[in-house]
Order: sequence, then C-alpha cells, then structure tokens
Amino acid sequence: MEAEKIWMDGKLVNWNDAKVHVLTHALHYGSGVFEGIRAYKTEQGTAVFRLKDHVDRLFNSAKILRMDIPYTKEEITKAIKETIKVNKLDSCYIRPLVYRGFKKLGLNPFTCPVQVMIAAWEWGAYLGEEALAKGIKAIISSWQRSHINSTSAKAKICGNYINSIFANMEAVESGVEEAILLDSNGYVAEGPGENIFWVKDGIVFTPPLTSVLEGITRKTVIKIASDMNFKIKEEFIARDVLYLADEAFFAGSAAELTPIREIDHHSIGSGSRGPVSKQLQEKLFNVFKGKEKQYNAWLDFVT
Ligand code: PPE
Repeated sequence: MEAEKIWMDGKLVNWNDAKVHVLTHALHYGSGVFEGIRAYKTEQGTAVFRLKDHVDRLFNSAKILRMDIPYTKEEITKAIKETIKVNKLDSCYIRPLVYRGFKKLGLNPFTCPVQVMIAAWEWGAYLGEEALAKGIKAIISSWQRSHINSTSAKAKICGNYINSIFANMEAVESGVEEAILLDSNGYVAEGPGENIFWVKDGIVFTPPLTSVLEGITRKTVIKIASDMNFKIKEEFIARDVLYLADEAFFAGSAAELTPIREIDHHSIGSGSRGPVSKQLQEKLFNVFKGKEKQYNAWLDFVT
C-alpha cells in the first residue's frame, strides 16, 4: 500500500512527507470526516465510480461536523482526479479526509484549521479475493451501533469508526472476517464499514437508514436490483431473520459486494455465495467497469 504523491492542502507532496503535527485536533478527538471511493479501469480509461455522490457526502459530513471546507466541490473533484493521475493508477481506492488540524488543543474545535488531504493507492478485494467468490464468516458484535443521539450516522466522521474498530477487532479475534452490528433497539444495522443486505424468497432486503450510513453502494445495489426486477424492501429485523435468510451480503465501496456465508456459526442458505448475490455482484462489477452502458453516467473519467 503505497503510491507516489498525496494531495495535502492544495499541494502534491511525496507519500513519505505527507505528515501532520502530533497535536492535530483530529488525532486526539477524531474530529474529521472522510470518504472511501473506488476507481476502476474501463475500456475508455480509468473511471471514478459515483464521484459526485461521494463529494456531496463529504461536504454533508463536513456540514454536520461544522467544518467549512476551504475548497469548492469542483476543486475537490479535480484534486481527486489529479491524485489518481499523478500516481499513474488505473484501479484504485481513494481516501479524501477533511480534518481539524493543529492550533490549540481542547475539545472546542473552532480555532483549529480545517485541512484536507487526498490519497489514492491500489487496494484489492477488501476481505480477500476468495471472499468475493465464496463469502465470509461473520458474527453479531457485542458492540452496538451508536445511538442516533450519540453521534451522526449520516456523517462519515472519523471518531465514529472507533465503534467499528471495536466490532472488527472482536470479529477478527473470534476467528471470523467481519462483524455485524445491531442498532440500539436491537435491530440489524450494518457492518463496521459496509451496509448489509439479505435475500429471502427472492426479495432483497436491507435495513432502513436510521442508524446506518447512507451507502453509495447500497443505493447502487438497490437501483440495479430493482432494474433487474427484484423486489426491494427496507426492514428492521432481529438477528435470527439473518440466520434464516437464503443469502446475505455486505455492500460498500471498499467491500464492493461481499457475500456472507456464515453468521454466528449458522450457515446462511447454501453456506456459500447465493445465486442472487452472484447475479447482483456480476452486474455491479460490470457497472463499475463500464460494461453496462445504461449506468455510464455514474462513471467519471479521469482523463
Ligand atoms: N457503512 C459504513 C459504516 C461504512 O463505513 C461504509 C463505507 C458503508 C456503510 C458503505 O458506504 P459506501 O462506501 O458509500 O457504499 N466504508 C468505507 C471505509 C471502509 C474502511 O475500511 O475504511 C469504504 O467502504 O470505503
């Protein structure tokens, strides 16, 4: 995981020189917001997937955290493309971060400058290549998603991810790949860095957006699944509905579409990637790679 240059506050700096002061506000308190975006190699060149949606969400997250980004959306969009280009990447993951820098420590963030960085690097399958084909094992975490009055699920806030890290560590140390978090009412919410879907009797389900991130992949899966004539439903469910599902999968920019083959030692459906997950996954990857012309408006070409 390394590329040549990182965009920092308007300048491209060498990967190893992209440093911050140790008293950076965000380092102490998690006061930053970020995005995770992927770009794919297509026949017409490298294309960033749903870049506008990601930039819009970055600005919305910043608004919720009361940070004025010192650049316009156009400038950030241009900087993202420039970062991909200068690193000569054709398929990559892009991580923009807007954070409170260093001026004065203490919880009050307002005196600290709002800084921006954009990095991009090659990042293969989030949970491994095999995970995409065979699915992963998950557990229901003993950590629950933060209550909607404890933090904002709408905003992709750095500090929120401690909740995700607790859940992920618990999963990994339990010998499975990923966690599933319930919300504060006990209903299935999402993964630490992914939205969750399940399939029952041919219907595709996902939880409502109350306490989960409004995932761009989630939105994409819903759109392509309904275009493929699947019925989609948003439902609050208890964990046992997942145990009895025919299929389950995670969706996210990093995770793409990763099937879940086991939850809490219950095998899900056939115990491997299910047929609906496979169909949606294939369609999604074709969309990413520009092979489904009707969705090409989602592709933002780098050159
Ligand atoms: N929920 C959470 C909590 C989340 O972090 C993500 C993205 C999603 C759902 C899916 O959102 P979207 O990417 O817009 O479809 N998680 C990012 C960070 C993952 C990481 O390990 O870091 C991502 O996928 O880039």
